[in-house]
Parts: sequence; C-alpha cells; structure tokens
Amino acid sequence: MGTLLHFGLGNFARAHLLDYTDQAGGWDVVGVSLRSSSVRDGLARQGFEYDLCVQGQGVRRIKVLRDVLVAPEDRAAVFDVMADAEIISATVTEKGYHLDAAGKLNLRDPAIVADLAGQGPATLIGILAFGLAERRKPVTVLSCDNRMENGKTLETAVSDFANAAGLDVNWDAVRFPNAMVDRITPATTDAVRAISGDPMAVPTEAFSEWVIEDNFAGPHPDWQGVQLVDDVAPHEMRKLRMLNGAHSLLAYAGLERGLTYVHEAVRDPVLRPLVSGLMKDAGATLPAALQAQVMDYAEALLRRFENPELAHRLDQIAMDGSQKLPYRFVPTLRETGSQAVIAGVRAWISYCTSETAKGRALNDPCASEIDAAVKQQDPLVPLLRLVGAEDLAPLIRE
Ligand code: CS2
Repeated sequence: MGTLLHFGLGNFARAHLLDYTDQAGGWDVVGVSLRSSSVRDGLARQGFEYDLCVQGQGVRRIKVLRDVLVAPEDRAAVFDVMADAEIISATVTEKGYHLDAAGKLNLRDPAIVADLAGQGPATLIGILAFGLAERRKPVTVLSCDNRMENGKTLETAVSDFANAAGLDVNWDAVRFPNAMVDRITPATTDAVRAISGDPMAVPTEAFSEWVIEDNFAGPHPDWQGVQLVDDVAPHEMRKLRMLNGAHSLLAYAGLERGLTYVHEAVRDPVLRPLVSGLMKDAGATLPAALQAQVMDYAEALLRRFENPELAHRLDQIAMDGSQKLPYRFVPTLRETGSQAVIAGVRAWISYCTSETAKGRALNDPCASEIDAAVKQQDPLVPLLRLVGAEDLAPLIRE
C-alpha cells in the first residue's frame, strides 16, 4: 500500500490517472483542488466516489479517492500528506505551470510572485517547492499534463522557484519522469449527469494510453496497460503534434464555420482534408522509428474524433491556445511549412480577433496580451510572439 497525492481533479485526471490507479488497487489517493471547492464538495457528498461513464463499456464506479483537500485553505493537511506520499502527481493543465513563451517559470507571474512573498503557497509550483524542501526521503513527482517533457518542465519550474525562494531541496531524492497521457474526456454535461444519476459523473472514451519514463524514486501502483519506457519523447511528439494539433485545428476552424463538436468538424467537407493533411505533415516530423505507424495512428485518431457519443465541444479545446499551440502547431509548421497548420494558425488568429470584437474575454492566461495584440494595426507578429513563432510570420501573413 502506498499513498499518491494528486493535484488537479478535473475530468481528465478522474478519467485517466484515477481510473488506472483504482484498477491497480493497493494504493490510497488523496486529491487536491487548487482553485475551487466545488469538486471537493461534490465528491464529499458521495464518499469521494464517482461514476466513470466509459463510452461503449458502461459505467465504472471509481472508489480510489480517500480524501479531497482544497489548497490553500487545507494547506497544512496538504503538506502533511506530501511529507510521506511515495508519489505526487498533477494534472493542472498547461496554465498551471505559470511558464513564459520560452517554457520557463515566469517569476513575474502574479501568482508566483504571491507564493514567493512567503504568505503560504497556492500554486502547484510553490506548494511542491516548499513541500519538497521539508522532506528528505525519495519521492516521484509525476506530471500528467499535456505538454512536451512535462516532467522535465515541472522539475525546472520547481527548481527555479526553490532557488528564487532560497529553499533547500534534496534533489537527489526526487524524480520527475516525463509521461505521455491520452484519453479524450469532455466536460460533463447535464445529459451525462441525468443518464448516470451521479452529479459528479465523468464521460470518457474507451481508448486510453499512458507512456511513462521508467524513472521512479520508489514504488508505484501496478498500473495495467501502462508502458514504462526509457524515452517518452517520440510518444509525446506523436500525440501532441498529431492528435492535439488536429484537435486545435478543428477547434478554431470548426468554430469559424459555426460548428460545435469535434465529430461535426472532422466530418466537415472542408476541414476533413485539412485535418488529414495536418496529421500527415505532423507525422513527417516524427522519428524514423515511428514513420511506419503514422498512417494507422492517423486513421485511429479520425475514428476517435468521429465518435458522436462523446459530444466533445470545440470551445473546450479552444481554451488556452497560447499555452497549447507552441508544441501542437509550431514544430510541424517550423519543420514542414504545413499548409494545414498555417490554416490552423490563421483560424486561431481569427478566433482571437472575433472573440475580442464580440467583447468576450478569452479563456487564456494570455488573454490581456491577446486583447492588446488584436487591437494593433498589425496583430500578426505580437500574436505569434505569444506562441514562440514570431519568425514564422512570413508563412502566416496572407
Ligand atoms: C484537447 C485535449 O482540450 C484539449 O485541448 O485537445 O484535452 C485532448 O482531448 C486530450 O489530450 C486527449 O488525450
């Protein structure tokens, strides 16, 4: 029996890591919500259990959660669990790392500045740095977020924070494995709640994949079906550039064409060839060892996207574009000049411009910078600078 402390209890965590860990058995999970108490309150009313509604496979009752804490109000309890947990994991989405366009911790980010002020941390980065400084025994910190080198990125961010805060961490005892995570998990709709009868139900697809760098400081659950590998990068590149790149193209271009769901956009006669082209171009950037599987992987993605049962909303995917596009679009664009990715970038720019024109606040940590950029005479370069691609403006300019 071990203890896993997990930060971020959004639908993806509850459909992915918690499902794998529930099925593995033998481990306790304590969850931590970083922002609101709604998930804790909802789960507490039902013994921290919930229905996982797996499309085509029925409902699985997930019972692995022992408790849910809310930071910062339960900060002391979080540090108590962190002192002994064998694994600390996180799904806080890309914006939860508080990084700049270069992928480094933004020490001027107001939330990071507040944590450095020493009144008690509220961000994942600050909580990890202060918590790790209080322990000396081995621990694995496992990022389950959707970005390249998620473990290395988290390690660097926590290290930069610890240095800025003057914290002494026993880094020899801490491992930050990289991991590729994959399971399409839409937001829960009223229809899902009504069908399952569980207000905390989570809808997801049958497909699930988890590839983790075999770099643990100690024991881990016997997760069934997980691949432990020496190098996760090829798996991350394939998933982020082909699946997530296609998702972002469908999101912005689909919304522009008045569509609502992924399954509609992927069948749209204009978008279908574009998304197939993006997958092909992204596939061309992958290591030689993966080239033979590109076509089959792309076909499998299209089947998954066509699934109407998931009702996966395009506006859900459209969120946080400034955090997602640097590794979903930019590597393929930089390496291939992909016309499909150019269309995707242009659709993102149109999305930013039209949402701002409608007076709608963008759901993006760079919303204020985007708002300022689209109001400039020439917004192209300032927008591309937000995703680290300002040098590619000549490709995008119409
Ligand atoms: C989606 C991802 O919302 C989004 O940005 O592209 O959440 C996607 O559903 C997952 O990465 C699939 O594994």
